[in-house]
Amino acid sequence: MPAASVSYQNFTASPAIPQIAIGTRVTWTNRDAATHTVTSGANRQGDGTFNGTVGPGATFSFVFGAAGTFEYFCSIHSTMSGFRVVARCAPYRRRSIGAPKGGSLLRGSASAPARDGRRPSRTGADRANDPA
Ligand SMILES: [Cu+2]
Repeated sequence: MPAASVSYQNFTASPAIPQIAIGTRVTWTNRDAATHTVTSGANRQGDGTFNGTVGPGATFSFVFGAAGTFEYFCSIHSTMSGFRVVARCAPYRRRSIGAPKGGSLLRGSASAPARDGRRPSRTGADRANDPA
């Protein structure tokens, strides 16, 4: 199972907006001397998706099984709000964005012929040169 980590330190979350793949287990570790909570919801209103209390040095984990942007906050400290976890589909899709332009996968998909045989951009001269 893929995993990601978030630290509560100096009364903030780091990284503030983790980008994760669906199915990732995120573990929060409290590195402050104060107790915090990891409470899902926008505008400091808990929505019940997850809610953990982490004392100093403690951890809380949650597995994100669906895509979405999940805002969370600490219900004890009013300044600790608006943190996010963004869950997206599988990580290989993100890596493919950075592939070289001449990559075989990109070239293959760009030059694939239309399956229905219609080629609207071709002229009569093109068709006359067809070997068949
Ligand atoms: Cu807190």
